[in-house]
Amino acid sequence: MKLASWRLVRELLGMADVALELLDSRDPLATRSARLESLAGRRGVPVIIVLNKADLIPRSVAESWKRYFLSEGYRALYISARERLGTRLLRRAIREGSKKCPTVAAVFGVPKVGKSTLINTLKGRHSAATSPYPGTPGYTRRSQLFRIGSKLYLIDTPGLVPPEGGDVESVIRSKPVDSIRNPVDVAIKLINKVLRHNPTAFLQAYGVEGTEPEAVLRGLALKRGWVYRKDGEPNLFEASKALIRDYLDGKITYYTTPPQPSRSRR
Ligand SMILES: Nc1nc2c(ncn2[C@@H]2O[C@H](COP(=O)(O)OP(=O)(O)OP(=O)(O)O)[C@@H](O)[C@H]2O)c(=O)[nH]1
Ligand SMILES: [Mg+2]
Repeated sequence: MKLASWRLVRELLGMADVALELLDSRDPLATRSARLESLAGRRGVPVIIVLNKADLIPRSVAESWKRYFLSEGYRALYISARERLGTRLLRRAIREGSKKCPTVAAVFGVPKVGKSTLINTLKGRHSAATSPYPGTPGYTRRSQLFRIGSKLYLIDTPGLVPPEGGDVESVIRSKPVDSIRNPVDVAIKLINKVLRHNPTAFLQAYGVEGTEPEAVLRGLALKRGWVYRKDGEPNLFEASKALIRDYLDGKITYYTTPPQPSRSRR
């Protein structure tokens, strides 16, 4: 699976008047790239923080994340590329954030935050390929320039190397789900992460009770009928892969909230 090289990021920053950093609203910090922000900063390219998939979280939480990034000194806003929410504000933020007209804005972000979906939404038709899971047909392999209108061009980019933090997000976004070597371990980490933020997430998603990751996986496997023929034991391997896909798909409800606003960049 191809990800953006940092060399490509540097090249694109050389062409762009403004950089959009798309984050997943459910966990902005785990999908953020400090390296991108610092490269852009060094090249004097303004970064706009775009909290995408805001349809998956309460509006009040989206507002608090926006305030968090504003307090760090960034232009920031939340949108839903899929539901076409916030796109007018985004156009305005791009206009205000760039000194040039027409503006070239590069759309960056770790895999599956919705970069290509955003381009299609702004363009008004399906021009950039999209895909629900990392590495599946339709994921972005190379950068491409799209004309959105006479005053705006957007560059779609391959997913950035997943975040530096080593969060479980970096595993599930950097390879196709089927090639994750230890999906059960990864799913257990994901379940623990989700449960920290929403203790009833798996009751809501699957009707499965339990706060132990293994119990969640067993419950899911049994509900779906994924059992080994020889002994009737639940197939945790299949359940884990399904759970990782459902997580990427936004079918498991959870969200994080910002830490105390940082004043460090002011
Ligand atoms: N709920 C929700 N899903 C979204 C939104 N935007 C994109 N998606 C979904 O997220 C998945 C990934 O979208 P893409 O546009 O392919 O993401 P990408 O960032 O271009 O991914 P790569 O090219 O692999 O880096 C797709 O299933 C989209 O339908 C959104 O605003 N809300
Ligand atoms: Mg893409």
